[in-house]
Amino acid sequence: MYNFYLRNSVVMFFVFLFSVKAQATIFDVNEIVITSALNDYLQVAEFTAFSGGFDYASTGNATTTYSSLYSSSYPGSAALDGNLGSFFHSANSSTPDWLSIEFNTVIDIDMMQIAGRSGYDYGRDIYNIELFNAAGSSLALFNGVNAQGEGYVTFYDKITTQNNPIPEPSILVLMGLGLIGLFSVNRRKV
Ligand SMILES: [Ca+2]
Repeated sequence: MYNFYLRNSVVMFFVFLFSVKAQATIFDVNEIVITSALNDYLQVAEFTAFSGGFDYASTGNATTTYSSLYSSSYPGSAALDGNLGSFFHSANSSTPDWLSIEFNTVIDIDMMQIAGRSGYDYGRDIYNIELFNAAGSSLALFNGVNAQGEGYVTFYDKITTQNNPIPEPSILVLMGLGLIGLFSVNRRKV
C-alpha cells in the first residue's frame, strides 16, 4: 500500500518540478497582441520575438493588423522593420487600440523585446502584451511593460525567468519531509 502512495507522491513531485521548469520557454505562440496600459495612443517602434536566437518578428516572418491607424506614415509594419526611428501609431487616445503581430508559423519564444517611440510623447509607452496559440487561447500576459525612453526593453527572457520560479531550498525540504511523512504513515497501515 505505502509503495503505491510513495510512488505517486514521487511522480507528482517530479511533475511539479517539470512544470516549473517548463515555464522557461513559451511554446506554440502564433499571435502577440499589444495594447496600451494607459488608454492612450498606442505607439510601438519595434518588437522582437526570439526563438533559438532568431528573431521571428522583425525578419519578414510575421504580419501586423491593428484596430486603428493615426496616419499612413505610421503603419503596423513600422513596428517590425528593424528601425527604431519608424513606429506604429494608433488613432485613438481614449479608447483601447491594439496591434496584432501574427507569425507565419507557431514558434517557441525564449526572449522578447519592445521599443517605444523615442523622444516625443514617449510617456505613452507602457503596454499590456498577450500571447496566443493558433487556437486563440491565451498563453501568457505581461501587464504594464514600461518602454518609456529610448531603445529596446527586454520584458521576457528565458534565462532570467528560469532563475525565478525554481523552488526555494526550504520548499524542497518541506516537500521532502512531506514525502517522508507520507511514507511513514502509509507504512504503519501495512
Ligand atoms: Ca520601426
